Amino acid sequence: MKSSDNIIAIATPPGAGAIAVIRLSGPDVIDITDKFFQPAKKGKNLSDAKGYTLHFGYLKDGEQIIDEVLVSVFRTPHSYTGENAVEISVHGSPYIQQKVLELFLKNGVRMAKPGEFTLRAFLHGKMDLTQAEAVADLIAAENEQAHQTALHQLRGGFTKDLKMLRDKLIEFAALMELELDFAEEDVEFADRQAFQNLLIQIKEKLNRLIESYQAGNVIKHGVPVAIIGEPNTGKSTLLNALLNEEKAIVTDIPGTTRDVIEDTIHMEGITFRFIDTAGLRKTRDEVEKIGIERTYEKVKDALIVLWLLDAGKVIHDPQALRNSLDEIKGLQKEYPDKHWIVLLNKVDTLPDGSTPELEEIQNQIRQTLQADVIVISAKQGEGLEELKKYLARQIQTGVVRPGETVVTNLRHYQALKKAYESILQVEEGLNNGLTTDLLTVDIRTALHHLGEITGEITTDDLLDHIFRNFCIGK
Ligand SMILES: Nc1nc2c(ncn2[C@@H]2O[C@H](COP(=O)(O)OP(=O)(O)OP(=O)(O)O)[C@@H](O)[C@H]2O)c(=O)[nH]1
Ligand SMILES: [Mg+2]
Repeated sequence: MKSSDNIIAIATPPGAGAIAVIRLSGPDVIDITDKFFQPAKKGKNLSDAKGYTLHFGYLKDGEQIIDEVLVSVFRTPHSYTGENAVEISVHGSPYIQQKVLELFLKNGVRMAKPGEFTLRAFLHGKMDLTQAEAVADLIAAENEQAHQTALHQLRGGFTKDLKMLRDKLIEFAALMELELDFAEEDVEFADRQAFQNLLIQIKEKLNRLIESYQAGNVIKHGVPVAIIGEPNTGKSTLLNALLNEEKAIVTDIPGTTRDVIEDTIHMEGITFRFIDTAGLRKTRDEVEKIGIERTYEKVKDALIVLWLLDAGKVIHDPQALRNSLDEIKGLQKEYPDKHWIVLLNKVDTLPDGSTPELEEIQNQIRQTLQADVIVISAKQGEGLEELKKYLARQIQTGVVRPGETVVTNLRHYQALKKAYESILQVEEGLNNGLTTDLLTVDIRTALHHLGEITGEITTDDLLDHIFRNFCIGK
């Protein structure tokens, strides 16, 4: 990827639209565009145009007019990429877009690779690596929280602190290396106590970022909510009602759902991923057995578990209720970090006047499980609004903290973990009285991993990997 090439891409989504934007970047793109541009006002050449100016006219291939266009001119270094750049707004027919592309491709411009505009921005120091990655996240953001997180990162929220800590670590490394030059004189330039404090500070920072990864992932892909319960309790009915779509098959035959079905909905700025599962029971059916195994897998992945009970059934059968509660209790022990909510479904089937019994059951569940209970009718839609609000509140008040720095990117997560381990190594060396020369080697390793996060240390492979996942035109 030579950054002196002139590149082009359609920056708007494929297909027809009112307007399409074609983007060019590279040293010669203003002059090249000028060759095919006929300004509406004679004499206003693009080649003489200042940066940040807008030009109306015709784009022509020889004598043939391709379209009436608007051209924005950007001059290095004041552009997204830091290079000379042009954005041409054309009428959004795919035919015109194609024609314009062809015209430039014949004339010294090549197609941009995915993310190449942003790569150039990074190479020209317009942004650091996590900011470049935030651009990709911003484009992909599907909900308010993902959008906020990406925006925060784009404005440099993520790496500022890390950079500062890394700089301090560099100072210490330099002082220690200086000590090595004076090895015979046995001097200590680097204050070991202050150094230890810095290590603790870095560790805390890294740890917070590492822990935020789970939350970050949730923001990106939706809060996983597993719907669990015995067969026929109405899990699939609930999924359909929440999604407002007949996604899962509903019948009165127990064991209808055998595979995991999931989909996302957005509510109150949060994406939830609801997961309908096979009903839990002892079965000889091989397919159903596999489905049930998957159900347990899904409990593992979920942040919230909705446990459905058939209200009509448990109200008449205390033993069935106790069995269910025992089973839930067992799972709660196994997965203590999940948030459990019991849903008493099918209240519409209860005869009038069952309220006292229902309340008693609710109390019994609350006491046994320390879980919240919500009464619903998945079929009639009763209690569903309350359930949605309740779910949103759980997130807003606890699991995910918007605004704070959240790591959403697997690469950052891995680099942070490596950095954390290398800091531990330094700390251990310090405590065990490791010689200064060996200590500095460990510090260098830690600096390397920290630098990988902010992009101060990069390899071509890494850049290639990151920018490959972008869309073309960004
Ligand atoms: N009256 C009433 N019937 C319901 C309600 N929710 C579900 N049902 C009925 O209960 C039966 C089972 O519903 P499903 O949604 O298939 O139950 P499930 O839990 O997914 O069952 P499996 O997939 O077999 O584990 C169907 O006949 C539904 O119409 C409800 O709130 N009220
Ligand atoms: Mg089902």
